[in-house]
Amino acid sequence: NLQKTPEEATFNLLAYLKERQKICEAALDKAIPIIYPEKIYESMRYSLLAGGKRLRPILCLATCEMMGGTIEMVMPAACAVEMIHTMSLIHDDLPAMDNDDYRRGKLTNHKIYGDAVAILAGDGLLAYAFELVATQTPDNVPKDRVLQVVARLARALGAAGLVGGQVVDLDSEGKSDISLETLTFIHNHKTAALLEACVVCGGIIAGASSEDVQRLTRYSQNIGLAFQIVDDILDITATKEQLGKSAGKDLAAKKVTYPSLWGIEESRAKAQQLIEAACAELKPFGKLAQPLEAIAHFITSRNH
Ligand code: GRG
Repeated sequence: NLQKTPEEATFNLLAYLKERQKICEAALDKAIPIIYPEKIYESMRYSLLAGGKRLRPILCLATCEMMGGTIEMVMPAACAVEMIHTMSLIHDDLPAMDNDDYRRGKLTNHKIYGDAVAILAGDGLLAYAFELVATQTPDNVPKDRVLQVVARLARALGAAGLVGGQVVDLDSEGKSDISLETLTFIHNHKTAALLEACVVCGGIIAGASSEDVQRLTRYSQNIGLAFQIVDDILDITATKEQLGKSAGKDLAAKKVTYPSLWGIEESRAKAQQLIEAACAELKPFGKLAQPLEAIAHFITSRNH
C-alpha cells in the first residue's frame, strides 16, 4: 500500500511514481469527457492523455500529503497543473513558436487538428484548469486556500511566469551571446515557476504555515533549476527518439544552454548541488519528506 511508504525504511520511488501516474491519469481522463462539440474535447484529450512523466501533479499530491492533507483534497489542483502544463506544450509546439512536429513521442496537436483547434484546445485546457480548482476542490478545504491556489497558478503562468519566460526565450532564439542571467531568467520563468506552484499549492491546500510555504518555495526553486540544467544535458546526451523531438532539429547546437556555458561535468555538479540544497529544506518534515526527496534525486538521475 503506497499510502504507507513515507513510514517505511526504504522508499521505492519507481513504484510510487507508477502508482501516482495511474491515479493522475484516471483523474485526468474522468475530468474531460467527450461531448459536443467533440472536436475540441478530442483535441484537448489527445494532448492531455498523451503520456508524460506527470511530474507536476505528482509533486502537488506529494506535497499536500507531506503537509497532512489528502489526495482527495488536492486532486483538482493536481489535474489543473497538468492541464496548464499541457496547454503550454501545445502552444509551445505551434508553428508561431517552436514549430515542433512531435511531442511525447506523438505528432503534435496542431499536426493532427490544425493550428486553430490546437490554439483553442490550449485555451480550453487553461480555462478548465481554473474551473476545476474553483468548483471541484472539496468543502473540507477552506475557500481562502482555494483562492490562494488560483492566484498562485495564475501568477505562475502569466507574464510573471511561463508567458514572460517564453517571450524572452523567443527573443533569444538564434543568438549566441545570451548571458547566464538571461538564460536563468528564461528557465526560472518557463520551467521553475510552474514547478514551484505545484509544490506550494499542494502545501497551501493542506494548510501549510507561511514558514513551511517558504521552505517549499526554496525546495521547488532549487529542483526547478536543476530540472532545467538536466534537460539541457539530456538535449545533448539523449537520442532524439528518447526526447520525442522533430528529426533534424538540433536544439543544443542552436541555443545557449547551461552545458554550453559551463560544460557537461560542471552542469551536472551544479544540478547535484541544487538537489542537495532542495533536500536540506525538507529536513524538518522527517520521513514524511521521503517522496519529495526521492523525486528531487530522480530529477538529476532521469534519462528523459
Ligand atoms: C501559459 C497562457 C500560457 C501560455 C504558454 C508556450 C508558453 C506560453 C510557454 C512555454 C512553456 C514551456 C513549453 C516550458 C517548457 C517546460 C518543460 C521543461 C517541458 C518538459 O516538461 P517534462 O519533461 O515533460 O515534465 P512531460 O512530457 O514529461 O510532461
